[in-house]
Amino acid sequence: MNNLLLEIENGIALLTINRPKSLNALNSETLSELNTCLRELEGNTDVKVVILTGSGEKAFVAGADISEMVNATPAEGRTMGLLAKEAFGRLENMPQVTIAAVNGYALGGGCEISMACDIRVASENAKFGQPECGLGILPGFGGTQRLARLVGKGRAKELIFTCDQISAEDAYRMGLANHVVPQAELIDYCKAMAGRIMKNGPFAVALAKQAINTGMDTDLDSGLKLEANLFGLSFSTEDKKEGMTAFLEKRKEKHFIGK
Ligand code: DAK
Repeated sequence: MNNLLLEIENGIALLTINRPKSLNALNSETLSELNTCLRELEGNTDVKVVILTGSGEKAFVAGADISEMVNATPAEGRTMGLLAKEAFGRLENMPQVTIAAVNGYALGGGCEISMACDIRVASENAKFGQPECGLGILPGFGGTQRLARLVGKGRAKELIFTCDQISAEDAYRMGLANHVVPQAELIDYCKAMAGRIMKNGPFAVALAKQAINTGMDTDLDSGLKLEANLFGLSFSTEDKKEGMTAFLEKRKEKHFIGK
């Protein structure tokens, strides 16, 4: 992989977009590598949490690569869009939890890829924004859809129409960032959160992720039916037996096996 770094340790995959000279901008090659890498991680049952970050201290991802897009034909633009749709969809729907460690600029496609993750933790210097309208395009990696779902229609419209960059604190206040931490603590903070997630039944966490994602895109009644079905499914697992038995035996140590 030319544009990504991957470290897997203690159930956590730390995936770094590594193009610091262009502030980790997403070009087609990077999107393609992301797809390959996420496909492999999806099938790796040793990995329970994926932390996605950017190389360096300045940027998480400063958007799609403008130098590649400037002369791209509609067909090339479409290919790029499809690559991103697939990679972002993987982050959003893979059974593992995905955390975006937003270590600086998260603009355009950078803000959008962070929103495809389950959780966003921002460093104090992070800046979020959707500057596409200033380039004569509109957000096209899900920004008009995911931003509105995360922060509401009014705030999403303001951010997209003005192209304003907002601070990590403002992103936190509007629910775009879950937490804001000093940059030096960002990855450890995300790893500690991953540790708390990994103490729980991985299959149950994956089902909960599925219930939330699918349920948010449907009406309440259908969402509640889906929840009931997935809840029923969790009763078929060894993990349910183990989790409840540990409670009744007043045992802190639990041995979840993910099925
Ligand atoms: N693409 C390419 N290169 C970039 C880049 C980007 N998005 N952002 C930064 N760089 C490069 C700069 O060109 C510069 O390169 P050199 O000049 O050193 O060779 C280097 O990174 C450092 O950047 P600056 O010199 O500009 O650094 P500053 O600290 O002055 O400014 C900045 C940092 C992040 C405020 C600034 O670089 C900036 O405004 N960057 C652009 C941010 C932006 O507009 N991002 C949105 C891109 S549009 C699609 C769907 C969606 C999309 C595309 C296709 N389809 C469905 C097909 C998404 C579009 C976007 O994301």
